[in-house]
Amino acid sequence: MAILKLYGDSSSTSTRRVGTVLYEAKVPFEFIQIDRKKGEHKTPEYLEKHPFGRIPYIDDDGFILYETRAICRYIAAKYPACKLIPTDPRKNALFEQAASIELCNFEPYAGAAMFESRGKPRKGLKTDQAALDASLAALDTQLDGYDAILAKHKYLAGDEVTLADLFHLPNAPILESHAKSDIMTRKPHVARWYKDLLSRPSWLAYEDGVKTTLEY
Ligand SMILES: N[C@@H](CCC(=O)N[C@@H](CS)C(=O)NCC(=O)O)C(=O)O
Repeated sequence: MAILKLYGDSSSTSTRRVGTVLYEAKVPFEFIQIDRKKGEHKTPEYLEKHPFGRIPYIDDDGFILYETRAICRYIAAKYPACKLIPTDPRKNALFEQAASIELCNFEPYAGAAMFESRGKPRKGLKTDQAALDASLAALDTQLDGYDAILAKHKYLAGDEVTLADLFHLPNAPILESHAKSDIMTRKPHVARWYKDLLSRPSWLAYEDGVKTTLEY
């Protein structure tokens, strides 16, 4: 069976989300760098694999998959020993609830703040400070809900880490590094959870970028 291939940009947050989960599940993989400056993700060949021209996607022995959360779910399902998706119906429902929280209550606001503070400057555009502040204020309100959940258990879906927690990892640090916000460490339970996630070997492994990993 061919080794799994991850096509992405080693420094991109989306690619790191997948790299982190591959590492958690101890899946050997080859990393193939896509040069976005050269538009390699917009070529007809690339669009065959990923019709939206985004990174990353995986090729698992001919099985092509894009959208990072779907990729991570596939990896967790294929390698169940990683226990990143609970199988017990109630635990699984709590996992799905937590995964929806990330997608609906975190990503829209964090994504908007990232766009203002990192995306725009990278494109030579000026950050709209008012828009950035509004996104961070909205996210801060959402994080009150997180703090209430995390006061009751260690992770979002219970006392075991799941994909729902890991999904936050690549974007949250950008709020500090680029948006210059302490939003992730203001509330005690959010701060404890966030620091715990940041210390995971799977996250630290790709601090300098995602790379081919054949052994764990
Ligand atoms: N929802 C998508 C988002 C993927 C995404 O937006 N990737 C960014 C890089 S982090 C990208 O490809 N941007 C397009 C570009 O740079 O032209 C996923 O989770 O896979």
